Amino acid sequence: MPLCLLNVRNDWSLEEVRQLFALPFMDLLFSAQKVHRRFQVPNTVQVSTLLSVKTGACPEDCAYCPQSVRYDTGLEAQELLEVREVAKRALSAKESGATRFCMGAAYRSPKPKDLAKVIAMIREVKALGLETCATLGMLTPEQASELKAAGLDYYNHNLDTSARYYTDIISTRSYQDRLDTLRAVRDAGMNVCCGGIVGMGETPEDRAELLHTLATLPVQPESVPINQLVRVPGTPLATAASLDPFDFVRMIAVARILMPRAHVRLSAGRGEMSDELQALCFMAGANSIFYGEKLLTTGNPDTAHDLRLFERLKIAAEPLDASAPGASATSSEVADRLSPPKTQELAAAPALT
Ligand code: SAM
Ligand code: DTB
Ligand code: SF4
Repeated sequence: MPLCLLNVRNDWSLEEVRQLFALPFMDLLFSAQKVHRRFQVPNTVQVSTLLSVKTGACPEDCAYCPQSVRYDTGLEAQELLEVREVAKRALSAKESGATRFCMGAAYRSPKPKDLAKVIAMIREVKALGLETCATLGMLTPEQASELKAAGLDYYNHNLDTSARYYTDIISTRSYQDRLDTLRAVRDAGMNVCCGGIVGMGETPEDRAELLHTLATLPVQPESVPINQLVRVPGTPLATAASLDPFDFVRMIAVARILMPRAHVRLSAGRGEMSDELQALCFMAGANSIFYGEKLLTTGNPDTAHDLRLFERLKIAAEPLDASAPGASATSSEVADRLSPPKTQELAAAPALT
């Protein structure tokens, strides 16, 4: 199938997406890497750090999630953190080299009192010169506008899987609810961070449908997290069959081809992946990671290991856009420390074609 490398298309047909998934592995990787080099800075990976600002006791029933009140996962619930504590953690993330700080809360949707406190957190994090991201569940258009006004750069809200398989995974809200929130986030002028989870027992067709839905949104998401299911004991998906790692890489590669301008994030699940598998994911077009020893409630590779991996692969941390409001020289310096090579040198690297 000819790939249009110049334009971002959002008129992909489901059949085209299926055909991409059906390509021989090496052909798919080669196409994805070509698109990657055309649209992205090669050898450069965006670095985000996650913090759970409100943990557990969530009323929703997402079958993958250790934070649902319905499953006994042994997780200790934690009320909304103090603003000062969040600012402290954001500063430490910045000093470790992250350029984006993502605050996650186990809400179905935020209550007004909680939103006011999260807004105070966003202002503090923004004042540090970090990009801000939050994931707080469903939002009304008014809430989305308040968050935008407070300086929220990205809102994460995942579709998680296909519309069809979604009802097997979550019963307490609908796919349309998710799409409505994404619309509110987009209309408020924020960047959309939206992706899904692989390894929940979905079929290849479900994966194709999820990516097709994302790629054919009126405006494609700026950030696409691809999570591998973390099988947490006590959740209904604790014993889900393990995924063929090549199928995870295929998911990244197809996401890269369909959404060439997006940052595709190699998200949850890295703790169970070898360095070689992660390198294949970067080859397939992943160019963002969560950095820091914890995701929300589960583990992530330790930072020393990630630094070493970046060094071994000669991957540079993506610097903050110098023209972005609130970006500071200090942040870029910190990002530089994460990995020695300079982005400009890497951008000039010969294309693979
Ligand atoms: N409560 C909010 C919501 O659901 O939108 C925000 C937090 S929720 C934990 C954010 C995302 O984390 C989910 O949409 C899901 O994609 C991901 N997630 C949660 N548990 C996971 C797991 N065990 N493995 C992989 N991803 C997971
Ligand atoms: C996303 O797509 N993955 C992150 C973030 N967005 C919020 C969350 C992963 C959570 C993994 C399970 C846990 O640590 O609780
Ligand atoms: Fe709650 Fe979000 Fe977990 Fe679902 S994914 S149970 S909404 S915290």
